[in-house]
Amino acid sequence: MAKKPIRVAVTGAAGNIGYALLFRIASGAMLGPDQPVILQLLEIPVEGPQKALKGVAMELEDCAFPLLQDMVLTGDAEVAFKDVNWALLVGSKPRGPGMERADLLKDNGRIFIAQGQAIDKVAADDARVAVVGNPCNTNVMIAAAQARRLPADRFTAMVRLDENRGRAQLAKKAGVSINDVSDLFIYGNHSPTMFADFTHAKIGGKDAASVIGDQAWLENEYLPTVGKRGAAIIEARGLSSAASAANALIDHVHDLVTPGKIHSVAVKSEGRYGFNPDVWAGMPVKTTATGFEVIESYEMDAFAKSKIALTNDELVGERETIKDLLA
Ligand code: NAX
Repeated sequence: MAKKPIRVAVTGAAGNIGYALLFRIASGAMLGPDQPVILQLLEIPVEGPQKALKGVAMELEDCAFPLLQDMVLTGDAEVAFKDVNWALLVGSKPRGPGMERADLLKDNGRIFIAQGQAIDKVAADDARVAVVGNPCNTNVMIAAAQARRLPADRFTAMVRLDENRGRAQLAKKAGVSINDVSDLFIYGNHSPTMFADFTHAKIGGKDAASVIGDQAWLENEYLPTVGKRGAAIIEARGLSSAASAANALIDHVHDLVTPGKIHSVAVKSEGRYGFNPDVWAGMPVKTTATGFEVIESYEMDAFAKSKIALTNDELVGERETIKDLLA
């Protein structure tokens, strides 16, 4: 018997990431090759984005995806999130010229208050939320603060692009296949302060730091390269990463619905790894049959602790900036 369709909401669906994401969800890459989906697509309720959204939907139709059962196109959050099982919050306001980071945090924060409220009101009881729109760790905290019905562990933010970048850079340096790099997890914020924990990573099953054999490179080149990769892509392409971000979101959700997968996810820290208990920080999780459990067993050395403290300070600072939005 055919499976019941899963309803997936995507915000900012006519944007760059949306364009690289929707076709892969509809093809089955995210939820499985036999899992029908219904896409519920939200864009801001003005003519340009709504028209662009129609165009994207026309292309989705033209792909004749067997798994795509229906589409909803809307400018109304309560329509977009109605009965959804997954809400992928991609859309947010980009930082404009001369705009202060604090203003960006607050402007985007307001979007995530409204969307958090709508999700809590109308989404399915099993709804899960993945935030990509930046600053994603803080936006997810704001959305989750609106939840009265859904528990905090249903709200995650994406650091998977950083994990994928971190694995790729280690593989390149070591001259090995990406498949040889494992146990590389991202701690903290999706920002240049993130800590790509090379101290526990493995290359071909061996300690990555000893395979690389160049501690100075790991500390002074590798970490900034991974942390600032987004800016390097903008510099090279003139546009921010979209295809790799969409791919990472496919990985994020796919691995959260695949028991046994171990991967980096930004979750409510609850004080793990020395993070402030109330911030959402990247850390390794293991997917279970019903959700995930955080892997808490990695022992951090003094260097790793100092990196975690830095990214925690930034997350606490972001929280402080938007604290009025958490009420
Ligand atoms: P685009 O500007 O191409 O698209 C964003 C879309 O969101 C636009 O179509 C806009 O109309 C829509 N939008 C804005 N406010 C909305 C609202 N309130 N409701 C519904 N739709 C709304 O940006 P894109 O390149 O797609 O990036 C989207 C977000 O992802 C940005 O915030 C970006 O910073 C963030 N990123 C996050 C990454 C991560 O790893 N967490 C990596 C990639 C990316 O930088």
